[in-house]
Amino acid sequence: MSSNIGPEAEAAYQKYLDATTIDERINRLEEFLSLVPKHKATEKIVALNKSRLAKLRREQEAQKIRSKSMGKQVSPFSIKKEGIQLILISDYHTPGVGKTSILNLLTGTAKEKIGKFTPLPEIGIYEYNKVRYQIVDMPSIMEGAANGIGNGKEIISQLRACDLICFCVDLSRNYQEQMNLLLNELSESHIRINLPPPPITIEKTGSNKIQVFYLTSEAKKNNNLEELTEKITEIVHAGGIRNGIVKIFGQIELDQVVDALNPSVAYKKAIILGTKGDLSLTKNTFFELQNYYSNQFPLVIGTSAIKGEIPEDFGKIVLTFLKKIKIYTMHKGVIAEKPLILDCIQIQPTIRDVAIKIHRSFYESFDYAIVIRKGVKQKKKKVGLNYELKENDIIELHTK
Ligand SMILES: Nc1nc2c(ncn2[C@@H]2O[C@H](COP(=O)(O)OP(=O)(O)O)[C@@H](O)[C@H]2O)c(=O)[nH]1
Ligand SMILES: [Mg+2]
Repeated sequence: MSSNIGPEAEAAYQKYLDATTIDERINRLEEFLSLVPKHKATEKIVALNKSRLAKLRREQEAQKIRSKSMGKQVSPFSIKKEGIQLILISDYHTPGVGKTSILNLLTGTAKEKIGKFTPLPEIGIYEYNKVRYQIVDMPSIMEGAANGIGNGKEIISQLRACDLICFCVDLSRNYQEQMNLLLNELSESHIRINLPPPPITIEKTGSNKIQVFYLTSEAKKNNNLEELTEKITEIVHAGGIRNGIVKIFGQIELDQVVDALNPSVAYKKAIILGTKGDLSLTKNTFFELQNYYSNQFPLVIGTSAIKGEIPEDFGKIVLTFLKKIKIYTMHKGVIAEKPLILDCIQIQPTIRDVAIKIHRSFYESFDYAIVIRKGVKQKKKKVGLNYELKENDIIELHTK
């Protein structure tokens, strides 16, 4: 591949070559084509790959027809993630809580569906500071959803993969009733809200016993480690594991051991969106709601779709809440238009994370990076893999 197409396009091409399924190859090739600069020197590469893409699409079509005839269909509730995925949920009520109105307010889509019963998810893209957020407006959750009422299982299973669950609560109704229903159904479906994943890993091994290791001083802070080990071993055994290594990284509760053995348990971040904030008395309700759930929900946002009210920097608020930062890559002095999103959950992300995120080959043949940090004075620095990054850093990777 010619080297004047830029590192991101090159990396995308590499990912295309590495892709194993038709769908993935199509996505990668589309990504590549969107990244490659269009001019005379790249004309042939672009045409060649457009043709490859067309061929892949034909193959995909053929595959779809085949799988349909075999009765295998993708669930209409299954949504392919694009960017940062936010899912709007609410209880079932007439008139509706205002999910579709919020979707429309943020993304401009689905206007005609407001005030109507929407049995299937509606999707739109909201962009803030060039970061893309996929907003999914889910059908309402009914009582008994965890047991399958109203497509509850399909709806809730989508929540497991999203980045943020938005509990939509109608501020003109009883907020506790709405929250209780949602919290119950999610809890029954083993979705844990705004809790950190337990500090434990359990691996099956070939050895003939269960071994428990306490790997941090925090983990060892217990009056009777021997007794704790016995209890953990028993729970793990009861969970069907006879041979395994249990690693503990912090203070652990026995319930968390049970959770760690259950693959359907998911730890999700969530916020509350109060709706219809223009109606009378909703200001008071908003403050009560915020206060009542302040332990479990540190972020509660009031909105009014009718008045067009939602924080102007909603995207930034979400990114901060999810502890993610955005940085920009640069190639030959040209800064990429789209930022790259990095997790900043326990430790500050480094150049290594950027290299791996773009493509492993950048990490493997890494030489050095240039970081430009805007501040009081613009600073330009030559750095290595361990250099810690901050929001809006500009990074140029150099390989050997
Ligand atoms: N007063 C007021 N009514 C709203 C607001 N948002 C939605 N509604 C109304 O509430 C009803 C349900 O809205 P919709 O977005 O379809 O709710 P959904 O069923 O949760 O998707 C419609 O009649 C909307 O016009 C709002 O911010 N203020
Ligand atoms: Mg709706």
